[in-house]
Amino acid sequence: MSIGECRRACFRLRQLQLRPTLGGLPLVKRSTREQLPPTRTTTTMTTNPQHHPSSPPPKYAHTRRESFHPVHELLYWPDFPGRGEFIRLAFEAKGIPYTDVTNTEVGGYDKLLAHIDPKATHAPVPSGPSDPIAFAPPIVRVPTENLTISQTPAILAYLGAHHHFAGDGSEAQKYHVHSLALTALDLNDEAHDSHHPISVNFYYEEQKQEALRRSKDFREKRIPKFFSFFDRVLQGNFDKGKGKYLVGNKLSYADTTLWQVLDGLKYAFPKEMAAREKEFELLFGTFYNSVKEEKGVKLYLESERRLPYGNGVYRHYPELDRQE
Ligand SMILES: N[C@@H](CCC(=O)N[C@@H](CS)C(=O)NCC(=O)O)C(=O)O
Repeated sequence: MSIGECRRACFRLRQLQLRPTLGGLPLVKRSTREQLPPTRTTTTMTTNPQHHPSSPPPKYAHTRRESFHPVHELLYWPDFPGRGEFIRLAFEAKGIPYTDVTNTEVGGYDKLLAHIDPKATHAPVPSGPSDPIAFAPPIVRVPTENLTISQTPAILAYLGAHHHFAGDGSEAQKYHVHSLALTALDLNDEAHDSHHPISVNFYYEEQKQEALRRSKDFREKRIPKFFSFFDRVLQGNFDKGKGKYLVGNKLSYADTTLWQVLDGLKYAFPKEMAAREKEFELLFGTFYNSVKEEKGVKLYLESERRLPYGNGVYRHYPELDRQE
């Protein structure tokens, strides 16, 4: 059995152990998944030639950069990209060492649950002082800095500031990058609400009528409004960004965040997006394709670390897509 086949078999096995989801939140039988071998190794450096899918999860990256950067731990629901993907893309684009805890560590899922336990006031960790609790994942821990951050934009702002991923370092670009990332995340939330317009606590089938109405409005009114905005931002920054970057002349977390939303929408609404791509030439012809080709991003997208879309924010329900 090849590594790829083995991984796919493991993935299917793990999928079988996931109960149905509510609003994209997997409810996992912990006792069974804890017995499973990790299907993916700890990701530390995407460019590390030593990295091999069958090697045990290393605690730290064996690269030169490891001596300069602490290892970051990502805590997110396993097996689908979800909001964790905004963080993974930032890590991968910048070559920041990280561990995707629930996807690679035995006991990783318990670690996530400890941080979002609805009765807890603190999250116990095996060594050192306990962590603050979080309302929901994604969560990033930087153990060597005694730091725990939740909320996607807060995590991105931290990574942006510490890894030169928020423009040229000026206040103006830092806040511009953050505003654009927040706008992309607004679009992400609306994409989620197109299939769960009433509540994350109901199954899609229980709110399908409302979803049909909501997604029609989302496709016809909201998508073009957001796309027009981002296309104009790219035009406004064309002198420096050449259509490849939203802010200045280099990649920022606003770019990777928007890219992930566009990619998710292409999966969820293929017909709608095929039509919209022709309307927003700069956004799709230039920006989408060039972010995909950025070195760290490209390596990541080609790797097995990139999880397939499933029951997360981006779901493909043909009835919610454009019909003609
Ligand atoms: N605004 C938060 C939203 C976090 C969030 O909604 N996380 C989802 C998974 S993507 C979740 O587990 N939510 C649980 C809940 O809302 O009860 C962020 O951007 O991080």
